[in-house]
Amino acid sequence: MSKVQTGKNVNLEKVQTRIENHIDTLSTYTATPGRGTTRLTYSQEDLLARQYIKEKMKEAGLSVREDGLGNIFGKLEGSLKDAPSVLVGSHFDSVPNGGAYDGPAGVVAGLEVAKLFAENGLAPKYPLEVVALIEEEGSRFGGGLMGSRGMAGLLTEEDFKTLKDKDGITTVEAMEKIGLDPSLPKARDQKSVKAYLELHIEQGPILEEKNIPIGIVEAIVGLTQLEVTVKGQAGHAGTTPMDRRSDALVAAAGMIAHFPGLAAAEGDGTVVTTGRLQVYPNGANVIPDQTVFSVDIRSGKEEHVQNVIRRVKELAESYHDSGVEITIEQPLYIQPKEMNKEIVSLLKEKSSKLGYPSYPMNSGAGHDAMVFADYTSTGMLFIPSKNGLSHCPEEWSDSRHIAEAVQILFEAAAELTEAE
Ligand code: HGY
Ligand code: MN
Ligand code: MN
Repeated sequence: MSKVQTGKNVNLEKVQTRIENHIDTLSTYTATPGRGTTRLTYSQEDLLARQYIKEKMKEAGLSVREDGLGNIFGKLEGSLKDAPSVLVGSHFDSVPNGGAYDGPAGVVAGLEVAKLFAENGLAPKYPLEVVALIEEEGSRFGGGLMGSRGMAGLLTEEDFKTLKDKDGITTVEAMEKIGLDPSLPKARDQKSVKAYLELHIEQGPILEEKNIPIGIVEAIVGLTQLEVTVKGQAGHAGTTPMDRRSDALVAAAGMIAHFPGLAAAEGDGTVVTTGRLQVYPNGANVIPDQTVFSVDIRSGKEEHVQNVIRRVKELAESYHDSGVEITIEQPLYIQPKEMNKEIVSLLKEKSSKLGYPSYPMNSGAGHDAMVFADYTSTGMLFIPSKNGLSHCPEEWSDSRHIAEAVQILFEAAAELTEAE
């Protein structure tokens, strides 16, 4: 039993066991069992995870609702009438063949913070809300950070309704298929939220290398996603001379081959990635007539992101006379974001009061917290990722570190909700 100086009882071993059960159960809700977590938004796997999360919210004594995007909220009412809530949570969708901790570690932490409120009989003045957000990765509908952007009013109803997955299924059709109601409100009044706290795995090697269990995020890099479409001319692979081709894949490959050089030219940790490439008609003996590929650009400095976007557009221009037509969409653009300074110092103070070493750091990954940074007082905790791996089946973090982060979030949420 670890007696927290502030007089709240937290049995870390018990919390850790519950965390392991949550993570293990959620990790079974995958479309690729044995090959990592694939839980796309509004899929059957989403539905199973959603049902589990809502059940655990109810067990923790929370009142549960879902908004017009499918974000899940578990609320512990406060004694102050119409007071803004302190939100604790993360996302519960995944990348294809991803890991079990990216997102769920933060949702599970929220569930455990609420459980500790219940076990300690804490009555908050400001409500506590556990939140499980949808489509942070953008793996099904593109862009990403959809649950938080929708809540913050950055996604119009029209934009939402036009989003389709690779099979042409719309968000509305997919939501209704799993019993969600897209007509419910999506944007949430900023005045109804006092703070947002998120635990996330670091997804990099720093904390593990420094052997420090807790990272306190000070800023999140800016990130942009481009979608490039190259239109050429399909043709016979055997009878079409090389000098009479408009090969959409050769043009795409030519552009992509330049991207590492663009990142290096900017420096300052700028990174450029093409993670998704679709080839049409994708026949071995057919010259591709269309390719669509993603360009993920990140940097701590916005000017580098802007420079890379400009260089990608110039590269596309350079193919102007080569018989292909190249168009570029920008489904997501977010500037680098600072976390709220009071929240950062609160998390630092609670970590040291509990005796957990912590390390101030920036995030190279994007998170819902970067959307909420402009919407409410926002802070993030990181825990180490084994071998710095993430977005792959090997992703793993220590449930003990999650439990320790839960204890910090519990203390911070108790203070922010003025619970007694
Ligand atoms: O891509 C990211 O940084 C996050 O995992 N969505
Ligand atoms: Mn991720
Ligand atoms: Mn994530």
